[in-house]
Amino acid sequence: MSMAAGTARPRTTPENLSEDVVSAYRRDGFVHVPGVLSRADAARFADAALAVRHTVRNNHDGTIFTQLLQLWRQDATLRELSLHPDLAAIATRLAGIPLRLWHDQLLIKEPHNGAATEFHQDQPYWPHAGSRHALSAWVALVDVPVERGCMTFIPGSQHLDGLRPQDLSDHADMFAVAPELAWEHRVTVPLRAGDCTFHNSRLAHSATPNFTDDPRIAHVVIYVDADLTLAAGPAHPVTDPFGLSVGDSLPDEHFPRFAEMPGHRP
Ligand SMILES: O=C(O)CCC(=O)C(=O)O
Repeated sequence: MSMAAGTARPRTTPENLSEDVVSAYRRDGFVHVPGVLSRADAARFADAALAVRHTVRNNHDGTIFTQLLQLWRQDATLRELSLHPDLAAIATRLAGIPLRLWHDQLLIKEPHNGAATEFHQDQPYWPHAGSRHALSAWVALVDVPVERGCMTFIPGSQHLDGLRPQDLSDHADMFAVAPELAWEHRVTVPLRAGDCTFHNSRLAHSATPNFTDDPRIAHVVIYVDADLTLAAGPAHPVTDPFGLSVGDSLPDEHFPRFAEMPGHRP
């Protein structure tokens, strides 16, 4: 059954998020949450994304995606999205612990980019000590059918811990470190503008290439354990500017705690 563009779609709020959604997230490591934003708000944030894309430094080579980091510090409109109290409240309910922002990122797959984001976990990229739970909200700012670069997940793979970072440009790398995953079911989740998925930072996931004439615009908000401390690790663009040391907590002014934000309704 198809849903025509413009048809009113159900909205999900922290108030109407069902226990079934929370249970599904905890079992599978990801969940599809329809309508966290209205289509009008998604369009407003997409316009802001297209407006900043040439003014913020691209952190990736652009083949797989254009990656713009820390928009909440650089653009008033995208700050509203990254610090959105509803998104943070849903993330807190899914994780079951107090959270703070790790970073946001705008991920744009250019039209006809021809490159998938290959399977990987997120957690191994990050210098986090004793992280109890980290998760990402991947918010579609435009319609993202399979052909425009939507996400695919391997349900249950969030239980894999301690793996080395995987190369998201190499389709075989995730399966080199976790060969058993090659035979697991995969779930591909097309999203309408304003929908999002939440995924656990240890869940194996990928995204399809963009075969369409329009950019795929996704805004990703990454939440971490509010009590996180820093582990030794390679340089990281999110922590490097602040001169932090191993064992330090994340400073609230650069990594806001959501429980302390006005309007938060965990
Ligand atoms: O959007 C993509 O292409 C990949 C996103 C991703 O890997 C993530 O949000 O963790």
